[in-house]
Amino acid sequence: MNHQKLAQFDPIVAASIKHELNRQETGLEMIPSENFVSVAVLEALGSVLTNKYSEGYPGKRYYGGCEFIDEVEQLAIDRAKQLFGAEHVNVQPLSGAPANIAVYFALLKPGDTILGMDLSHGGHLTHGHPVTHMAKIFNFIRYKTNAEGKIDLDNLRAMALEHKPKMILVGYSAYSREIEYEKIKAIADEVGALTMADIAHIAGLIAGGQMNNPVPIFDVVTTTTHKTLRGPRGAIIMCKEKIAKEIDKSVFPGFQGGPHENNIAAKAIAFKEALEPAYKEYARQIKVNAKVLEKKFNDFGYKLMFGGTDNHLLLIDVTPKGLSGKEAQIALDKAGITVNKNMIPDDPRSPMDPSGIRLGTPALTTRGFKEAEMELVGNWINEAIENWKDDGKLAEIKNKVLELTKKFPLYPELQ
Ligand code: DSN
Repeated sequence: MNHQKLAQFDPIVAASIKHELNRQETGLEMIPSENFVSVAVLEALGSVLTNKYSEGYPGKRYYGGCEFIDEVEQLAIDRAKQLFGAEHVNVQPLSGAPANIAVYFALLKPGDTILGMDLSHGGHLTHGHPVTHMAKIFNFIRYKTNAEGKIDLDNLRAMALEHKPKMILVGYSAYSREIEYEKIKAIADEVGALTMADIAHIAGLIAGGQMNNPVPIFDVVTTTTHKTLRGPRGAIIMCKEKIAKEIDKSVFPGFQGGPHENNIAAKAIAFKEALEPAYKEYARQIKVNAKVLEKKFNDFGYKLMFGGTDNHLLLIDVTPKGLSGKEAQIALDKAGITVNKNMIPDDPRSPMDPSGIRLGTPALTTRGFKEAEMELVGNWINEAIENWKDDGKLAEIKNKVLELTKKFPLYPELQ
């Protein structure tokens, strides 16, 4: 076996990791789906659990030597149940897309109709966008937000009555408002549809008691674990006991092979963190920080999609300022602020060069940023957008960003 440390054995990879650590330490991470995990989570990810095969579920494995793996996986399940009030949890999905696919195949037949949100209105690729394989297998019908940028429940009901979907799907990657799960469940019941929520973006806000929780209401809820929830890359599926067998069989052996138990241990740790009182405060501050940005961008005269935010993210049309989302993203990168270009509802531009930028507060809030820092960040984003062609100005902002990040060290243990 190679007993050399990484820096000794492979200085090239070691350098890339070091550079990425430095990028994270010295920039402002505002992609709303990103966050910074704790060192305890990092430790579990890099543990010997990665060596073990464990197809099956706790107590029912196809391999020997799973006694400690079983402990870890059961802990992750029990903590997730407690965190969300779930009847049943599968912690094995490798990420959000496989989790959603496993649910579709568990509960539906090829050709069945699913009513889900249009991607440009804040939905998600895995909710049946035509470029995905799932769109070839299931019949996805897409609802949109109304002129005020809200989900129009009357329209949703009318579409449900017309198309008679087998499943109604909510949960979004750019939609920034609260979701009325009871009302959507009532529409689903009227047409005999199953209800599925993909809470990947807002799981941490739900766990922290800051947003409505669909888990007690909906049949099945999926989430990634690495966004607001602040755990490792991966996903979980929560469901009612009555469909637990179908869900478990669909994840394994239906769709996946051996679970990644190092990730599952890291999920268990993230759930323990999320069960602590400090996490509630973290979730509250994420929303407060997003509201600071909402006010700033309104004051600066930007057009906020969906009329603003009830969660951690903002989708902003930057074209009235004379640039595209892509140009804004590039300018902000030069200023040390990472966001992502994003389509706005019915965007006349293309996905690679859309009209909007999407930004969020989970990672900066993990870093310790509060209202005062968010005020500065809002000012800098506006300055960068208004001076997007002026590299000197962008470099000046980057220096200010650097000075601020020094006051909020991220991983002193890794330096
Ligand atoms: N890629 C994630 C996001 O950024 O929203 C969703 O899968």
